[in-house]
Amino acid sequence: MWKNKTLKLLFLFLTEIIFCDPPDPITDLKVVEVHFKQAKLSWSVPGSTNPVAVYQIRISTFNILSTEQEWAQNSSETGYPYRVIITTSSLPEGPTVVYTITGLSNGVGYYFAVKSSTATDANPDDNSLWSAIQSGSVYTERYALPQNSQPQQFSHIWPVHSVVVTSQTVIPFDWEDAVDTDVLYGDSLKYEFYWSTIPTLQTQTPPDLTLAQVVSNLTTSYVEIPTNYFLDNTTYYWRVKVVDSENAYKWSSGIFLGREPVFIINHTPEPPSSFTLVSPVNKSTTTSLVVFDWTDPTDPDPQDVIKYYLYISSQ
Ligand SMILES: [Ca+2]
Ligand SMILES: [Ca+2]
Ligand SMILES: [Ca+2]
Ligand SMILES: [Ca+2]
Repeated sequence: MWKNKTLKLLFLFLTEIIFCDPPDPITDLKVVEVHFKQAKLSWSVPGSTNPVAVYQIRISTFNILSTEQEWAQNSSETGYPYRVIITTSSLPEGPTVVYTITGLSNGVGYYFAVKSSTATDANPDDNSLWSAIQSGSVYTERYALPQNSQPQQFSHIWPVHSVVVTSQTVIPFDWEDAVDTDVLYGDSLKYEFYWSTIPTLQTQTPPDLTLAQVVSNLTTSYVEIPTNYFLDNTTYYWRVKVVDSENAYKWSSGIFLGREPVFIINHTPEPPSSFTLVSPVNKSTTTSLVVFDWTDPTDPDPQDVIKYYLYISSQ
């Protein structure tokens, strides 16, 4: 009886030891990709008596995490969960674990450390349940500096190159989609559309916007403006500014050959001015060549072409 009880206690004790036996330290944590507000980490599944059930990542913005003390006193910054708990059931199986930390700030450096435990509900601060930290002062592989990149330049599609716009309802302005490599990782772009009769809007970067009109917060690379916003027989210039979610921006190319953002409005067709006949004069007599001549009229419509019809009659 006494023997049985002792054996049972010993068994329970051993079970407890095996159960609590934390996995080996993870020694190959590294940052494999850094993007807009995020970093992808990878490490190998450590050896352990029982299967690893949970990982704990800690993050610091000011200190390398390579000792147990540093692990315990990680970043004191608030506003971001500097402890991330991941259960292995939420990860794909394999010898390597890959996990992306999102919600980071661009322009801030982050140090990472990871531990594992065999107990899913392990208290994050109970060191006896967690593997030891990866020691050593070489931390460059466990460091990430997410950054925002500027949108790239783009050009105009229509109306460009001094085309005459005759629409009487709306003018459809179209330009290329701006490229920003961060968009894949959560960045977003908005456009500001400007127009003016001042040529420097086209030729200068950044342009002088003093007399320009603007439509902001466009999420498409296209906008329609009613024709009655524009004066007839007038040359206009337009430019577009693309702004990302971190306020980095780029102006559209104002001097891209063949796509200069210049157009001329002719929403109201007008006749040529009156003109007078010069030759032959009334009741004149000629014996040789008859020369017909008249004054040159003007036409207010930009780039309009004047044709003449000459009528002759004996009646
Ligand atoms: Ca960006
Ligand atoms: Ca477009
Ligand atoms: Ca006109
Ligand atoms: Ca005309």
